[in-house]
Amino acid sequence: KVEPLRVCVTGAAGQIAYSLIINIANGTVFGPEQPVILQLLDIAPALEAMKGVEMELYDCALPLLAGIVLTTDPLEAFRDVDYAILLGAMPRRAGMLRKDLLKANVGIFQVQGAAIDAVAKKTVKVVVVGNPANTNALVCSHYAPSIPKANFSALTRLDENRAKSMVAVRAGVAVDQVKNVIIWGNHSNTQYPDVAHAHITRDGARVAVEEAIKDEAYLHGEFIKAVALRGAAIIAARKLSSAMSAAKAVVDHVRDWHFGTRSGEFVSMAVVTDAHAAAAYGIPEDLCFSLPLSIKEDGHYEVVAGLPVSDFARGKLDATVAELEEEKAEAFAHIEY
Ligand code: NAX
Repeated sequence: KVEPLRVCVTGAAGQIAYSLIINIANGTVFGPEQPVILQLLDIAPALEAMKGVEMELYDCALPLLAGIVLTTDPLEAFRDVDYAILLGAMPRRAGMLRKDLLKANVGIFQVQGAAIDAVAKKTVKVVVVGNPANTNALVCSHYAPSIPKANFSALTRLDENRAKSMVAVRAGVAVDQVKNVIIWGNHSNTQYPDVAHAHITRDGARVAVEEAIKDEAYLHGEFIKAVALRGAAIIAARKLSSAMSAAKAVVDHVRDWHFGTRSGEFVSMAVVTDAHAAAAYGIPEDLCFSLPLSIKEDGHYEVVAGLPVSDFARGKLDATVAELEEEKAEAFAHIEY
């Protein structure tokens, strides 16, 4: 008998959760043999909506769903969890300054980090999606000192998937034939979607993306911009932020973290930089920075080191480092660090 995994999803009454939770409960994320207990957290005003989600989960008649916990208390939500997927965050309201948004989110991720520290499994893996995702993940990790820093991540897989899909369209191949596109840095406009180490497979042959799409002006210009601004384009069209694609990206992120990546392939996650990452790419330690990772079957990952960094890439990396350092300084300005 396989023990159920306990998976917490915060912001469980929200839009991303609505697309995500079904995929956790039906085996898409953890496989068809793995039962799960869903521990759903939202704030009091969203409790009724969350109850509706719970009703629908029952109505899905899911054989792998071994239990549902519905709560507004982080200490209940994170109890004994193996995975914590943090979607809930303070949204940006009209007229709100970035500083105020950061401050409100620091409050949320301080409380949730402390609760994870107190009651989650010490092996818990945490994925922060709520924006500003990188800095929220850093704050969360800071307040959960008993959990290894390597167990905290922020989602940049949506950016990776967007980039891969744009490459696939441009190169005229299926999206699964595009490998090793990297997202560096912050999940924001300063992110660097990088195809310099990526390849496609066409008619059985491996071709560098820069060979397949021989258009440096595009790859260094419009492409990077289109990936970074894709979220804004979706809001403009849908009047709502991306949810289906965000949920799919969380599925990919967590599944790869759980099962590992294939040999020779890497994926991007924002993780807390240590000395190794710092040395590999000249990135300061202790930032939550999106990097290429290869992940082992046991969930331990390694930063893919030794990729050459061009002058163009260096400029991009430095810009996103600068933004993350600024966010970190603002986030921690009013607390002891
Ligand atoms: P919604 O506004 O639909 O849902 C958010 C939910 O979180 C709401 O039900 C709200 O009540 C809840 N919430 C707020 N504060 C909470 C707290 N302290 N504890 C628990 N729950 C809380 O947003 P949705 O579209 O689902 O997006 C969720 C987050 O993902 C947003 O912050 C959004 O900016 C971020 N995104 C991040 C992406 C990424 O790639 N990293 C892409 C998609 C998305 O934009």
